[in-house]
Amino acid sequence: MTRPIAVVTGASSGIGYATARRLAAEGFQVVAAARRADRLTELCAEIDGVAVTCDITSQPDVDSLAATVAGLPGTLTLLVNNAGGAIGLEEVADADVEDWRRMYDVNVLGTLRVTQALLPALLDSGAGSVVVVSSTAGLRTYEGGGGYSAAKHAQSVLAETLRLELNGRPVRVMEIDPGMVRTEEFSLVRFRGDASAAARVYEGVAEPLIAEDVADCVAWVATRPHHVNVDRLVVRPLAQAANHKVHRVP
Ligand code: 8X3
Repeated sequence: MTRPIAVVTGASSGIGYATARRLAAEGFQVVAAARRADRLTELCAEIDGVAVTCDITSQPDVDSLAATVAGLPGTLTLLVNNAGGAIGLEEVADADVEDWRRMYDVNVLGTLRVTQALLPALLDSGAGSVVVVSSTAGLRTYEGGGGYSAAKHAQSVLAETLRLELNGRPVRVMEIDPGMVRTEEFSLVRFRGDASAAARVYEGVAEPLIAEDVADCVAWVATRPHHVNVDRLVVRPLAQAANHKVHRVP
C-alpha cells in the first residue's frame, strides 16, 4: 500500500529533522528537503524517506523538488514549511539590510515558493494540509528581533491569506508558533557561530522546548480529521510565560 506523501523543508536539522522522523512514524512517505545532503541521506536511510537537496531561496531547486514529488507513487497530502531562521540580534538602528533580506527570502519567500509549487498537487489530493512553522516572534516583536519578527509576521500573514483564499477548497492551512526551542543550530546561526552567545539564550532555563516537542505539535495538527483546521497553535516551554518573561534559575 502506498503511503501518503509529506514534504518537510529544512529537514536536515532541528525541528525539520524531528518532524520528518515523527511523520514517518505516523505512516507518511516523507520527502525531506534541505540544502545539506549529508544529514538528509542519513535521515532518509533511517526513515525510508526521499532526500531532496533543495535551497528554498532558489526557484529552480523548488521546481525540481515539485518534479520529484510528482514522480513518486502516492499522493501528496501534507506540506510542512519549516525551513527558516534568524540572523543577528542587532537593534533596528544597526541592523544589516542584507541580514533582513536573507531572513525575508528564507522565511517568507521560501514558504511562498514551496507552497506555490506544491499547492496544485495538494488540491488534487482532495484532502491536503499546509503546515507553516512560524514563531512566537510572529505574534510579538522584541528588542533586537525586528528583522526576524518582521519576517515571521509576514510568514503568518501569508498563511492567513492562503487560508482565506482556499476557503471552500480541500486544503487546510495551519500554523505552529513555537517559543523558546533549544535546537543544535537556531541560536548558533543567529549568533553567526558564536557558541557561548548561543548557549546564553537558554542559560538557567530549566527545560526549553526541544525539536521533538514541536514535531509532536505538527503531527497532532496534521493527523486531526481533515475538517478540523487548527489555525494557530502557540507553544512555549513552561518557563516562558511570554517572549520577555522567562523564568531562569541562577
Ligand atoms: C524562535 C523564538 O524568541 O527566539 O522562533 O524569537 S525567538
